[in-house]
Amino acid sequence: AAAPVTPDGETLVQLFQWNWDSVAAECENFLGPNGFSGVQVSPPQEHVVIPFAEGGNHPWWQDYQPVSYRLDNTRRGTADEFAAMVATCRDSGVRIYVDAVVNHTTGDGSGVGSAGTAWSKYEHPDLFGDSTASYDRDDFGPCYEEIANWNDKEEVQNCQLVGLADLNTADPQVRDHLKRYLNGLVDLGVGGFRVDAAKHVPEAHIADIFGNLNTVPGFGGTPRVFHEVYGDATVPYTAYAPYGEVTNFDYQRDVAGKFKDGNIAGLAQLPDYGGLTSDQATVFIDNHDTQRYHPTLTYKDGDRYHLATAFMLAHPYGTPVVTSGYDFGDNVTEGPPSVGNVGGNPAGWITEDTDCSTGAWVCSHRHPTVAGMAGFRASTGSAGLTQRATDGSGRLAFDRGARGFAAFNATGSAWQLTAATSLPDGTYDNAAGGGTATVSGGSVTVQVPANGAVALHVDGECEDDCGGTDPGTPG
Ligand code: QV4
Repeated sequence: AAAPVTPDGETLVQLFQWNWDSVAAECENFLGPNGFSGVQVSPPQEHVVIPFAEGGNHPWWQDYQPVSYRLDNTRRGTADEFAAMVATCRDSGVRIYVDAVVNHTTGDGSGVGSAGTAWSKYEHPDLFGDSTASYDRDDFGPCYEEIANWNDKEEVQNCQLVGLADLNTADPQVRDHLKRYLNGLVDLGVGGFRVDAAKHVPEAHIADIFGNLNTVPGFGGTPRVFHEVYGDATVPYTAYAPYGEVTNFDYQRDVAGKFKDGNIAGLAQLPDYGGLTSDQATVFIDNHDTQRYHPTLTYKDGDRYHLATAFMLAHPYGTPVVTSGYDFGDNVTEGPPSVGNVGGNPAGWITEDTDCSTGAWVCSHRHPTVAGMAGFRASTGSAGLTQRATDGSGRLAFDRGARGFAAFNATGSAWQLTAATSLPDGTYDNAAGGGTATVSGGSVTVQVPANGAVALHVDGECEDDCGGTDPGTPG
């Protein structure tokens, strides 16, 4: 039985490039019932359509170049399908987090966007499809050059990220257009935002845009927000912490790197990675950028990657985001699997429905090592971490108060472990794989598989269905 999800027990999943109908089905069939509380979806606004890149279909990154704020026609579906997805997910207890592109619009050139709106780099004639708002050259800048010196905060925030036309968010009217777009999403029931390229928007403008949004119907309160910031000496993560959570790439590099190296025994500590407290941080093992541009540990690494993801969900630092995308092979620009250009749709190729069984889609959140761990996080909530055991540098086990026990084995051989635990006596399902384990007299004996995990929690006590597997031998 899944516990109700509290803020401390949240797990998000980035369903990168999934179409709206597929996200809706996943909320209903898998995410809600398994204790996942949110989905980060790809940008839903009208986007440029870039011709086929070398060897692939329309690149995924065309979605990060907004042409207008119409939702009518992305390659992921129609506005009606988007609204239906938000409602279906809400009914399953799952918030939709929209990837909000507010720093910029398009790159060089001109063309026609996915919903049929003509654009050029500094001209977006109809932002909402009703002739009430537009951007022209004056709405951009004040800098019209590409960011060159990343050690100059003025430049990072006012010039162009990879040549993308930089909106002049100092202008209140530009901020009003952005708020209108975001409030339109909130009014549909969107529960939060991942703010794309937030570090490239001055903090005061972020504060105004995201601090003045409508109340979310269904969930109540204003939307939850997390800002995409690669913190460094020029723009630290903490600069954005007053305005929402902040993506913690220091955590990402440290935890992913240590799992890759099999050097995890020290990870029970709760450092304020990058200066962010647990409440301020959004954490992940990879995301759609790092898996392509700076791959430390990704789906391509198999068991170790799933082990690291399970650890992230067991360890009480930050709000975790599980990454679930598609197999792009060696082509970092490759777009998502698609059904081709249906009916001459201006969006270009239309994304196929996700099928987790074919291998084209990676579906990491459904991997046996990961699938039950959102339930573990929901059940363990705010319970603290107590270290219970290590064995060499590659093995670590800990309690989450009296609510959970988890053991991680980043070595190539099974770990025979007997450890103290505060988990009440009983027999529990292993949330990080198969099998069961029994706690008796304050102690648990388990065999933790090579590059695998055992995770037991109070809501996973098995009652009538303990048979079939010998206690103490998950597998
Ligand atoms: C090209 C040239 C430029 C030239 C420009 C204009 O390279 O030198 O100025 O043309 O002539 C694409 C291309 C890029 C191209 C640009 C403009 O890759 O070569 O510039 O478009 O046409 C995604 C992709 C980018 C892509 C962008 C827009 O990753 O490759 O750019 O979408 O389509 C920093 C930031 C951080 C950012 C990260 C990648 O601080 O905010 O880099 N991460 C987010 C998203 C990311 C997204 C963006 C920001 C932009 O997670 O996916 O970029 O919205 O760390």
